[in-house]
Amino acid sequence: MSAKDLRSVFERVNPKYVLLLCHQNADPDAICSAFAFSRLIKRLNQNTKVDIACPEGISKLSKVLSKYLPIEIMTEEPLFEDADIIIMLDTNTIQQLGKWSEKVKGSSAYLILIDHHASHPETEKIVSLCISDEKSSSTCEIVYGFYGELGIKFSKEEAEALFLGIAFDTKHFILANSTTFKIIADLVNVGVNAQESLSRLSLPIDLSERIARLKASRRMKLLRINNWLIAFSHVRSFQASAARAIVEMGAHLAVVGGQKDDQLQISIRSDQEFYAQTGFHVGKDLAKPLGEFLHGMGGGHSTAAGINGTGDFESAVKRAIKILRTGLVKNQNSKK
Ligand SMILES: [Mn+2]
Repeated sequence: MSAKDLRSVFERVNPKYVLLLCHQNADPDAICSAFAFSRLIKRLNQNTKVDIACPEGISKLSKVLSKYLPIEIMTEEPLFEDADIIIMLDTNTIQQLGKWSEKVKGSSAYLILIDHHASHPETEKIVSLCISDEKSSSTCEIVYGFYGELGIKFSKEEAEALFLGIAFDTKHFILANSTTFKIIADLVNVGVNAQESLSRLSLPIDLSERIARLKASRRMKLLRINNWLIAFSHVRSFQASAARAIVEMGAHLAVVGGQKDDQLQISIRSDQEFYAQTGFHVGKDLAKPLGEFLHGMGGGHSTAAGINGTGDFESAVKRAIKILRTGLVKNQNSKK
């Protein structure tokens, strides 16, 4: 699947209105890839109306960046029935669209997925065209490729948006590979000021996030499987930030949940050493089965994943421990 397939879909459908959707609490990779992609559509067909919409708002950093670039983002419900093509970016499960997921499922629009997460079989079932590349560092990297394939030059702000999305998803290039660096070099050549752009990705941590991180570490339960330290904790918000903080403190893997009524959100993070030595992929090996257990969905990357489901966190923890014990023994055996 490539830009050629995309172009032929656009030629066939000849859309008047295209709707670009990002996941809940959209991060810079999501909004920046949507922005660059919206510009690409305009180049292909000037008369197409394009909207970028994100259910339940975007992340705090995304808000700052969307003002800077600027990117216009709808957070109120768009007119799904008017859309000829709907494109989900950086969103590998339909659940990540929150209240809008049913509308998307029921829509008669041509549905496309562009993502760099391990694609979810249930999502694959409902989309007509799936462009997913797990080797890409970010959705922005995939969109970068479309420009090249279609022979379209970047404006400075498009290049800057792609740079910001890639820098964010690679944790300031810690996770970048040689392809990523080549892309970054190209974007810098187009006129992106790397130092200045990078500085736009650091936000001061606000008080509520600090409190969530500290509460999560106070409530943490630690488990040792072989020589791996696995931490479990819960906070009402900032689960991802708390899980990251616990891994930074020294846990190999952290599972942090947050319960609102019977809705359960869980973030999982592990460190690179853990993944390199065990091959345990938190997206596929933990978030996915745990998401199913919680009657929801889970997925993500090798060292970062999330789950939306229902149930109580205690039983999720029990199940997670079971999965981890089995998974780590299995991986240990296959390594021998
Ligand atoms: Mn991403």
